[in-house]
Amino acid sequence: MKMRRIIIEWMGMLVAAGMVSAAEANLLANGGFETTGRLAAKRLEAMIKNGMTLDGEDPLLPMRWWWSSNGPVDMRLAPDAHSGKQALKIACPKGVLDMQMAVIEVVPGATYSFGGWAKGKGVGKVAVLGNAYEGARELAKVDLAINPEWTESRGQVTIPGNIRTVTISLAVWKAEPALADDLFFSADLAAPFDADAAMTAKYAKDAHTLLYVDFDGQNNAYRLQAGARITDDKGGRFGKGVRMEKANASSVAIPLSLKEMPPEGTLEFWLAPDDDPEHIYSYMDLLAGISLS
Ligand SMILES: [Ca+2]
Repeated sequence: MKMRRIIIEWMGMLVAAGMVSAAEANLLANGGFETTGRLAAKRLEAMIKNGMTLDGEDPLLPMRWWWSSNGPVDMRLAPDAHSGKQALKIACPKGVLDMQMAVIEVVPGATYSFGGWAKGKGVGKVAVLGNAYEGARELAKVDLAINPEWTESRGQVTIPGNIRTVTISLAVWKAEPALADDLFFSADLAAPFDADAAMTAKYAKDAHTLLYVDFDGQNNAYRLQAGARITDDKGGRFGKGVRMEKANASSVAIPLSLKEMPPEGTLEFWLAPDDDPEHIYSYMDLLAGISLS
């Protein structure tokens, strides 16, 4: 029987960001393509079958982005960067690559800037898609200026009242090749905000954190069930994690006692499936009950 193994690490995080005028902060995580990961073999195979070529058999690819291709497309990370150490390099004289970053929370009525930097030869656009109940809808777009030197393209969008999340799309075609870097979807925030920090730095508990388990030591904070086990020091995103077996329906129970529930909050954790995703699973639930003791 095929085993599904997953490693999760809990990460609680609450970000409070005031919308008063201050510094422009990029809300797009990994817009600079600096954080990378690897894909499961089955997804790689599907991409190659669909006409994509990549940087070797097990390429490093940008985390958090989702993409689709139409026709022959070569996509890889290249050291010719606008900032940081690498940019996205796209070669597709006869194909189209559409990169998407989904589910960015927005405030209805607020105005955001968006765009990115490009270089090389090709045609492209950056679009903001509103995730409406009836489906995705393009709210704004800007043509990507792709020139021999790094050039910024920038637009603005005001969020309609029925939109709570947006998807940012970067589409490139006729690229021979084109480089893209530092994609952004920005707001003016009162306090500095680093969207990349959630990926690159371990979460630290703060005054808003109700529960935080990193599996690095607090043995009494959770119960391992049905074959779940703690990994070694490198098994989690940062330090240890917990490994669960699909065949056993393993789980981890983390009790939380509160005098009253807060009006809102988030559940966050790192997940690293190390085999091929076959279905949609529920990975984390918040279950409410009444304690009798
Ligand atoms: Ca970069």
